[in-house]
Amino acid sequence: MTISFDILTLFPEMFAGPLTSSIIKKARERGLIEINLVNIRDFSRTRHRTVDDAPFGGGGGMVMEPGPIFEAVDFVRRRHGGAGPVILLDPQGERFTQEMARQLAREKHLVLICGHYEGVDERVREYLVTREISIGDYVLTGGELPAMVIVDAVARLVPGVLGEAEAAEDDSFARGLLEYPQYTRPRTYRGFGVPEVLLSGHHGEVERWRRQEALLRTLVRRPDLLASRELEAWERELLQAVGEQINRLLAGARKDVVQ
Ligand code: 9D3
Repeated sequence: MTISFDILTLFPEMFAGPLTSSIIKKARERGLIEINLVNIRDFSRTRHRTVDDAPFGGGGGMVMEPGPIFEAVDFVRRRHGGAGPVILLDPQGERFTQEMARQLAREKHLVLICGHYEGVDERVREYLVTREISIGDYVLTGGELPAMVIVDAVARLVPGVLGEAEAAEDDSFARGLLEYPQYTRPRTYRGFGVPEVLLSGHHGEVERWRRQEALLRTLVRRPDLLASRELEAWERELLQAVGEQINRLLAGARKDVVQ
């Protein structure tokens, strides 16, 4: 099943690189995803093709008019028979997550509206948009980069887009853990070696080591991920052992201070 993205923007030229390279390029060539860039300016009805105007009530800056955005959305939705989310990329939106990417990957048609620094007429949010999404708490110049982030995150979940190996691997992140460390040749580089266990040929031990490293790395770097995830028995035991070890170290340190 193929998924279609319609991206509405005033700057379609910004999308060339990311959407015509690598995995996304191949997915488009193979018809697994469809990406259509729509210039909002093409839906302006004014003599000078304007798309924004001064805010009612005064104040500085400009506001993107509702007309061109509503008409662009009508146009792309008619071609797809109506349904499907209309997403506004906006710093005030709900934070984008892997869970949301999985949800969006089940849709047939996604409309992504890129706002710009000036902001859009409130009626676009209220009567047209079904969902507002932000990609995080930092200020960008527009919704174009966030739209590319969403297309990328959603497209790679469409069956067939990733190679078999990549897909089967089932990211550690999707399982709620960070990745384990990886190494390749040479065995020694500038005097720096590789963990012995990886060279041992003991598949079972390698597997256990990787899971342990992923778990410890997550504990140190992203404890929030561990808190929101069910632990398997062996994971719980490993973390308990680490905790006990730390307690022993701290107890020893206290004794040293008292003496
Ligand atoms: C007048 C500008 N603003 C007051 C602080 C608000 C503002 C609106 C739009 C600031 C930046 C932008 C442009 N950013 C986006 O459109 C955007 C965005 C972002 O900046 N960060 C994270 N996610 C997103 S999604 C869309």
